[in-house]
Amino acid sequence: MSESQLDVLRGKIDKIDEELLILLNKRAKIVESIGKVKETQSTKRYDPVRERQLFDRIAQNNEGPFSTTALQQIFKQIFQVSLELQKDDNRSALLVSRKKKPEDTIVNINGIKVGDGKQQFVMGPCAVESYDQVYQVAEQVKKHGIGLIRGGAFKPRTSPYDFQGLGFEGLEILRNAADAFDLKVISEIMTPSDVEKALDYVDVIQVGARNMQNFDLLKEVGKTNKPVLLKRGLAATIEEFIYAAEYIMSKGNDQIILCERGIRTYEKATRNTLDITSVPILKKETHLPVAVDVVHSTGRRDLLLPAAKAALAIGADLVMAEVHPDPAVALSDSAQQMNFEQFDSFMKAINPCVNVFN
Ligand SMILES: [Mn+2]
Repeated sequence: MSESQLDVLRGKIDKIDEELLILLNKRAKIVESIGKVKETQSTKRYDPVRERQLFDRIAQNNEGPFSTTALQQIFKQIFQVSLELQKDDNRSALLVSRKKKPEDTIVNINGIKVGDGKQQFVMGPCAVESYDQVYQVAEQVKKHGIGLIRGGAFKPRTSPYDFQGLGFEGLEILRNAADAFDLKVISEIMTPSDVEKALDYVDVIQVGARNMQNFDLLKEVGKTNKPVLLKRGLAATIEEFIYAAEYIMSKGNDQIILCERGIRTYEKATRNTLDITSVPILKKETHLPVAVDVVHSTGRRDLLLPAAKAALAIGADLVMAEVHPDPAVALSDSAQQMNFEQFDSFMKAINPCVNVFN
């Protein structure tokens, strides 16, 4: 075969490829229209009956040289990307999505900005136990130039016989201790009907991992204008996490911080597995700031510092850890809270890592 003959044949292939390209996109446009019709009828997008009919037609009409199986595989691929096209469409419509709003959302916690490019910390005891305890921690938090304090007043514990928190009395303690040092308060609320009352005490409502899909709670906090720290469920996919945030934003509240706190895997060396790459994924898919909780993800005091370094390096906007005057006697999470000395060395080691990679 001469060079020119080869060129002619290649030219023909190129022509067919161009036609295929046009046809595939033409098909995709129709698929999109079908998706819109189905959306109004709320029918399922995936239609195995139509797929089977096409496969049968391929089998009947195929004259080769491709085998029927090979052609069916090609069409299977076309179906697959078409389905994803519809899904993508759906995701780009989400209010939390980066496609909907390209610029970063900055969460303003009464003057403290999360997501504006400066990496921050939130520290505090696992649970509010007494005024004296929180006051001591607040003093240390302030000393390190941190503006946010955390503390659990409503504790969703695995066992009903474990310490359940001091409730509203705990919130009041936290508020008063925080005010003594001009700190902003983050605390978890578990019950939708408690949200309104909690607004008087907290600057950020935390929705805990176990409540990530408590849809009534999500809607309730969505109706407020308080910033929300939404923790990822312990067995939630990133997609489910994003949809949970959408529940909040769909009610009008866009002040949401997403918080990666580890997911359940087969690994037992840590309490959960810190899904560190969820941070850049969430920042890419959504316009919301992302926090990393290094306490509950690792469950190990010796891993707090390396996990916090990783979180800052990968682009987290906020790092959460726990501090207690005497962790050994803490009513919860005694294995991973830092005492003041450990907190000092933690901050000394982590401060040089702030905003190094961005
Ligand atoms: Mn804790």
